[in-house]
Amino acid sequence: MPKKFWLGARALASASSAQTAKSRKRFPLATRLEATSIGRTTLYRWSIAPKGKPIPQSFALRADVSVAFRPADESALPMALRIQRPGEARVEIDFALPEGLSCFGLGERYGGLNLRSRVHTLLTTDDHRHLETTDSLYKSIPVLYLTGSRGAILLFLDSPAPQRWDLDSQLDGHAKIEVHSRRGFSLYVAGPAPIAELLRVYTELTGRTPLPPRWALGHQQSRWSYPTEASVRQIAGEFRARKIPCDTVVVDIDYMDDYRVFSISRERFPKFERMVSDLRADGFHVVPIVDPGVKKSLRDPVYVAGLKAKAFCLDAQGRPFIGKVWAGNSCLPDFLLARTRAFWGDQIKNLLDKGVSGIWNDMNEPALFGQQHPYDPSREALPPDSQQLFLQTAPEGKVGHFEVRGLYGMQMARSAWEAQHEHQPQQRPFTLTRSTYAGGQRYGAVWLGDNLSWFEHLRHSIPMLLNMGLSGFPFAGVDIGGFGGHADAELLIRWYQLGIFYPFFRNHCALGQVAQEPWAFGPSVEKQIRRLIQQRYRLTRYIEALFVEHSETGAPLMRPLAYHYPKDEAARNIDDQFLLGRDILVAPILQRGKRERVVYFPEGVFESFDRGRLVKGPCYERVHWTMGEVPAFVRHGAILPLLTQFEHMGQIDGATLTLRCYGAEAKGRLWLDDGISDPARGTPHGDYRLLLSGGRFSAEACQSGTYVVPRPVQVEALGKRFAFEMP
Ligand code: MIG
Repeated sequence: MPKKFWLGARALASASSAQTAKSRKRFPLATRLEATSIGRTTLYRWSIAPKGKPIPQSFALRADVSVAFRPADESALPMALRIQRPGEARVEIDFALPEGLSCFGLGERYGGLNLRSRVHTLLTTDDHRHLETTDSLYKSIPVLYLTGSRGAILLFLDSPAPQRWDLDSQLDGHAKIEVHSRRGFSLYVAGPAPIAELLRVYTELTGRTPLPPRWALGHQQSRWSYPTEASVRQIAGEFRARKIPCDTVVVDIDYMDDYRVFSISRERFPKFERMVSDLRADGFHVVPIVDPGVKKSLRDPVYVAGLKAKAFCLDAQGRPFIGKVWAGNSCLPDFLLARTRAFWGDQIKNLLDKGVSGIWNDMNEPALFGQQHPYDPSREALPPDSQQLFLQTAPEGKVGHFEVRGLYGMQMARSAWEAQHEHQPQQRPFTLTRSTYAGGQRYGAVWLGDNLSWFEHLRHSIPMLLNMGLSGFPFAGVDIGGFGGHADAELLIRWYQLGIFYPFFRNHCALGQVAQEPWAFGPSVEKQIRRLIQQRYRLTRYIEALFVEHSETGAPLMRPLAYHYPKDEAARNIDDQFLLGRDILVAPILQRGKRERVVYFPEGVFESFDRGRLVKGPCYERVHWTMGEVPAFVRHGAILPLLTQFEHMGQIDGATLTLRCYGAEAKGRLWLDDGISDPARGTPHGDYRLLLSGGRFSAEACQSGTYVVPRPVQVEALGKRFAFEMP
């Protein structure tokens, strides 16, 4: 295979070189190219900085990553990149995008899986509209895969500054990245290689999501708001009375007093701690929202402690910056500072001491009322540091906020994560965040912000979550039922049909919208949704094994077909269906009024999840899904660990486990652990390789299984069912 097989690089090299030379002179740039090997893959690092400036410390890289780079030559790169600095605060990188290449990744993009033919701005923004024209959203994750039939190339541009990625918006085969920054950055390039291999390399560098606590994989019920103790207890009670599985009730901003962060409204939650412990006894976890803004009030202990710790972002005069959020005039912690994260960690500890099980981080783009769009990189040049809303303190010193804006939410989530890790060492942390940056996957889960109760947003959730997964974030979901707007029976059922496969599985709804708890639309809808949620719980062991796999290889849970069928041209850009792990093909109804859809089946034999129907791919087939049916097929060759029904993760050991084999020859994995102890400190576990071959079923313990299997398991293979003793 010729090395630069898809580059069309020559056209690029001849373009406007005179201009380049001129701008290079006016705004000199220092670059250095190096390479390293990770597994079989060569990873290139291009350090790019205004002449004389250092490359700032990366927050994306794992703290313990150790790769030694050696000098490399440009001619070794898999693609031609032209780098120039046409402005004092701007670097541009041009490359060719030949016909037929798809673009995946870039974190949270509103739109389809293939990002080609648009400009994508990376600037963390609270834009709650999510319309066709939406560009910037909450996250900034500058990792892209250029994907063709002969493999993919990875580009990772490690800068939290505003960026615009023009992926052939002029439809002339030309791409350009603009970085709006006065600081240096590293651009990583690898490939061509399979996407799975590149994701392994990328997550080797930036880290992976540690195993979540098992309860956090269950159903979570949220609402803005359950505003009183009684309403929270009532919601939890409904789930148990109706036998709808649920593990978590989330409390939104109304649990606080006057929206002051880390306060509790004793008027509405007089016995908050008691409420939490009663719910725990009933198998529920409580997760409270935490916003970054700290009310500027000398009567507020958090503000006083923050002042004392010198924890806040500063204005150009050196005074704490003040912006407006829910609590009114507020200061923003500068989470880039270790002392701020420690101060914040103390506050988090106080909240944990009230019995809550995790932390939900919101508003951390950061969102400020009246300043939601503080900078438009499509029209403005980057203002001087002193005019970037406020200043932050990076390891290299003071810097304008926009330069490091991408890190705000990520470092806030880090603070919540590290506090849990430190103060509850016996447990796996759970944090959820709205804003984040590359590497933020190390700090837990994300959701995609304020969607609407629209079929269009149901449909878009698939490509959006697929791109998040390819960008290193497996533990993601969207608000089931839609956040804004009014859900109805059909939408809610369809959303659960898909939502049971979201790694992060939460129903959430905004203030003033019709209720959308599973029972909100009457008994027959409730019955369907109950059954769907039960199916999610049946799959718990499968989902846990996928998280283990992620922690080993970086593989996402939700995967585009292209991930496992890279040579299948028909599968390349499919984004209205996906694979959950290797074995489950999910293809739900995504339009109102539809009862059936066309499903693409790649090579192989697939069997409908609710059993019965067999399809042999590759082919397109019309499939009818009833309301309440699981809209998925299982690949023949798989062994799924399926559980019998239970209502919360605390009951999992009482459920019977069936190892169901699909087809005559099959393989699977079974991972068993206590679901809570921290793998970083050693989780006792059993890890089994399951095999059906030549009519014989076997299970082999991969490592000395230190976790005791609670009960004998069942095996279903070749039309028979029998009891099986795990080794
Ligand atoms: O300004 O806390 O995306 O999930 O319910 C709105 C209230 C603030 C935005 C979050 C949403 C949450 C809401 N928050």
